[in-house]
Amino acid sequence: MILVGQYDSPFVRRVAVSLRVLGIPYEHDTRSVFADFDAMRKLNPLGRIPSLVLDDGTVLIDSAAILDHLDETAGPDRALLPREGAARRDALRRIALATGAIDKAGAANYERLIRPSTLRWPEWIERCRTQARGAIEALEAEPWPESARLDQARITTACMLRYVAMTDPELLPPGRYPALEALARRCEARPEFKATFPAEYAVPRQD
Ligand SMILES: N[C@@H](CCC(=O)N[C@@H](CS)C(=O)NCC(=O)O)C(=O)O
Repeated sequence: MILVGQYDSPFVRRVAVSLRVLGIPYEHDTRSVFADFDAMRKLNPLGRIPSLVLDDGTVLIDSAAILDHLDETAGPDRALLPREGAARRDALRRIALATGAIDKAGAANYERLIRPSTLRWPEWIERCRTQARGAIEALEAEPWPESARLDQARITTACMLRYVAMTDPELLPPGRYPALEALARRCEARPEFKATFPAEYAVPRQD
């Protein structure tokens, strides 16, 4: 199977980390969602990443749908999202906060970095950053015991933290979120995270 998209996308990275944690081999198509837009649109009509091309040619789009497929393939005992009940609801809440923070920090990033400076709307950027900050604060208030198994809530939250640290570090002042800093340190020390570490954010910047 082929994972399409670069690791500076936290949505791509959470799929890559999950594939590795589950021991599912994959090839990596590193074409850019910006520079190779037309090719990306052939795979996903939305022109977004990640996509996962299965061995029979089926193309899965959207990280949540891809992760659902991976969990089904892994089976209930190894799945990264708890199967049911309070544990599942809790994980889904954390994942919603983490993916929401990515969406909002990402929207602010696109405004700040891609939109020409004369067309930027500072109030909107600040609104998006406030929403991302709210999600990060809520995640900091959750318990993240060191002994807990690496699940999808932890993977997605750690990918979100790296993305925000890389693109908008002012949202993560050192020492402000000790529980999340510890979670990120534990995750980034693992081989699945090291192998997918995005050194820099590769969007085409405007003025
Ligand atoms: N809900 C989607 C979001 C994917 C997404 O926003 N991908 C970004 C990269 S982080 C993208 O493709 N951006 C290009 C664009 O939207 O034009 C998912 O979970 O896969």
